[in-house]
Amino acid sequence: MMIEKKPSICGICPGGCAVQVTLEDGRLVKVEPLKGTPYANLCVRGRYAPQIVYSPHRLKTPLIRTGERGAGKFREASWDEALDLTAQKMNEIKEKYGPQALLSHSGRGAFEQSMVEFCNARDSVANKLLLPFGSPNIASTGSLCFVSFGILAPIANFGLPGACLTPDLENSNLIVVWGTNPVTDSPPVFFKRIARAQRNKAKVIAVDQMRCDIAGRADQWVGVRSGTDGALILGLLNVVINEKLYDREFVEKWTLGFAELSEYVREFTPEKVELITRVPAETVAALAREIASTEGVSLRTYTGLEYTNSGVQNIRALYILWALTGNLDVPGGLYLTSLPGRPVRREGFEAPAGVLPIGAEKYPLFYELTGYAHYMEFPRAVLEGEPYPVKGLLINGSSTLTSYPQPKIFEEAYRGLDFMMIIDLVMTRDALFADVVLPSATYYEMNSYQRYPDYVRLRRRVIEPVGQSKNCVMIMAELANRLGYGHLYPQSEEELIEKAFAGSPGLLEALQNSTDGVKIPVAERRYKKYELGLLRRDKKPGFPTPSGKMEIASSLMAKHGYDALPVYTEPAEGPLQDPELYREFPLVLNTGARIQSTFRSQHLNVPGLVKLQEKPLTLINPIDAAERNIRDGDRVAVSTRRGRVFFYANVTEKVLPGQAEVNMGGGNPTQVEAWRQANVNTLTDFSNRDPVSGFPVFKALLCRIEKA
Ligand SMILES: Nc1nc2c(c(=O)[nH]1)N[C@H]1C(S)=C(S)[C@@H](COP(=O)(O)OP(=O)(O)OC[C@H]3O[C@@H](n4cnc5c(=O)[nH]c(N)nc54)[C@H](O)[C@@H]3O)O[C@H]1N2
Ligand SMILES: Nc1nc2c(c(=O)[nH]1)N[C@H]1C(S)=C(S)[C@@H](COP(=O)(O)OP(=O)(O)OC[C@H]3O[C@@H](n4cnc5c(=O)[nH]c(N)nc54)[C@H](O)[C@@H]3O)O[C@H]1N2
Ligand code: SF4
Ligand SMILES: [Mo]
Repeated sequence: MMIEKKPSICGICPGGCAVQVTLEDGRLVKVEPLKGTPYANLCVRGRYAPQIVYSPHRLKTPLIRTGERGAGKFREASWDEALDLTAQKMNEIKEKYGPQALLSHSGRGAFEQSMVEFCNARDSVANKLLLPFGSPNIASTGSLCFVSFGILAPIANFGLPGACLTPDLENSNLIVVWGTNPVTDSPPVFFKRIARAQRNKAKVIAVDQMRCDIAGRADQWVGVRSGTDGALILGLLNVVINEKLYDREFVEKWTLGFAELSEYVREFTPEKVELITRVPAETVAALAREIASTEGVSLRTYTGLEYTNSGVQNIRALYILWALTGNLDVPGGLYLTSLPGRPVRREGFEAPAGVLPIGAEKYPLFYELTGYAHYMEFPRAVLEGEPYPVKGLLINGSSTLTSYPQPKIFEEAYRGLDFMMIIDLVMTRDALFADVVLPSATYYEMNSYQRYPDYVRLRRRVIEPVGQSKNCVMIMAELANRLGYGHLYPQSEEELIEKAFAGSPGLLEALQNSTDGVKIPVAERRYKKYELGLLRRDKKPGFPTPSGKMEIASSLMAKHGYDALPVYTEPAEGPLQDPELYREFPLVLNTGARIQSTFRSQHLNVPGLVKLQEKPLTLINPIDAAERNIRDGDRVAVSTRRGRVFFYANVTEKVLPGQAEVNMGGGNPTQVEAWRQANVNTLTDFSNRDPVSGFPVFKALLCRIEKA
């Protein structure tokens, strides 16, 4: 038997952790962290890579549907036949309804670096294949992830995307982790950095609806009712402004709308905030004073704030709090970089003129800042022809029927399509509705590269593609060839790598000669860049916003008819807003906090990982469990106004009394039985959304839990 060990990059998720792989006769058998390099992380999923890569559920050949949509009857086909059929159907739809009747959606399986650079539009994940075809309808999981926190809120405030706001953890005295659990980050670099800072005496405070992993390790956990962070933040601002703890010079010189904000936060006294958020008034006041008086306070936040009725506004308020307390772009604070360095190729991929993507009118700020179609509006386009009919759908690396709310609505739309194509590793529920299903290779099976903040590595193929599976960038290239614009894509992995580093030939040579990567220079650290003229293209001091100030009162928000101030909206389906419903559904429902063993719907059939948590759980406080006669491990029915799904109780003080946290990811046909039956999005609400981002309110609903 031939045994080889080589340095590599983990090929399971886009985290890009540096690993050492062991191969036996060319077969991947073991994956370990590659010691001595930065990013030598390994999560539990990475360790089970061999089981993921060689899973019996992997798609091995292209498939063409032979039965009813949804029935799962397919025949094997060659790549040529499947791709020819796809191009033919796309052209038929274009002829009959116009190119805008085709829409694409990509998700968490489409984040590999070369995919992002060569196939996506802007610095997010919507696939640009349809732009030269003539359709503006490119959508992605940006319709329910990241855009709120990473684009809308920070651009409205600072004119900068979220990628330009990074916590300066190494120099912080206080680290606030708000609505994110860096322990499950991919790669878990934030977690390692936070843990190191904590060992070096930084205090860590976690603000979270439950005592998640990072809250358990923090010096203080502030438990908040789901979806009410906006009120908590305005309460902190109330104390900071009342007690004059803010940075007066910054306010005078660099902000717009401070007076209106001061007026607005007056009603958010700590006592009132306690009633809304369930955070004690003393904690509200103490937290405000601590953030304002500590030198160097950094902030890490993410999805925990996105899924409520005023998600964008709450995130805006949080960033405003950081700026007003003197923690913006100072040592140990929230550090600003001028622009992120992820090159995205746009030449040849201009959006077609004269037709707006679906959702552009309903979510105008989302459209202005992303240019994307909004996938929450997809069912309406198919089923009602509003704003115009959509007849064809291409999905790459996404399991929409487990990730979007009320999947029945999306299923109905899928049944109404003329054509649907899917690229995935496995047979998802979405794929059951597709006409053509194409097998993707994993990142272990391709040549590419990986960029880190101060570091680049080549991704070298470790094993041959499983079955006939292919690198997704090459699938896009082959499809583009058939649509008449193949010249816009690299035609081989060699060409792809050459093109990626065309601007820096010396770097490519260094990469080719190195097994574990090449360091790249990082810009020198400069603080308070708004004073130095380092943030705006015209090099003037200030922020790249319309006013040049940090806009507390946002002109972008106002332009599209939203409140200019970061106003708080009570969860529409919540105990205060709907007391009658609350009597019937007396627990606040939160869904989808990450668990280590899965990545959204993925890996719920990988034996080693499933063993870590065999069943989908509902976390419930012992007080609520006792009232319902529920014991740890019991099968329970979780109901909302929309439906009922069975989970297993995890009775734990990690969740606050009156709240429940329910696992997300179940509902795909290849998953083990317990997970397959438990699609949490049957319980969430298609219509209840943040009006700015259009994101569904996944984390502030009401439910009832009973012993099954
Ligand atoms: N209730 C509730 N719903 C949620 C959330 C929540 O917290 N609560 N979270 C939301 C969030 S943040 C997100 S991002 C979405 C998740 O949105 P999705 O993108 O739908 O997430 P996944 O379930 O990870 O689906 C990714 C798919 O890509 C496939 N895949 C993996 N690697 C590759 C590859 O290399 N190529 C191709 N072609 N396919 C590949 C996987 O097999 C999988 O089917 O869900 C959202 N839904
Ligand atoms: N292992 C693993 N890693 C993943 C993923 C995965 O599925 N599995 N998914 C990937 C994806 S798609 C994304 S977008 C990122 C997301 O990365 P994160 O945003 O870090 O996601 P979570 O780990 O769920 O952390 C969100 C935290 O917010 C808390 N929270 C929920 N609602 C509220 C609220 O109303 N207020 C407050 N204050 N807190 C709240 C939750 O309890 C949870 O602890 O993770 C990525 N990494
Ligand atoms: S975080 Fe992603 S890249 Fe890193 S080891 Fe885990 S699966 Fe692999
Ligand atoms: Mo996400």
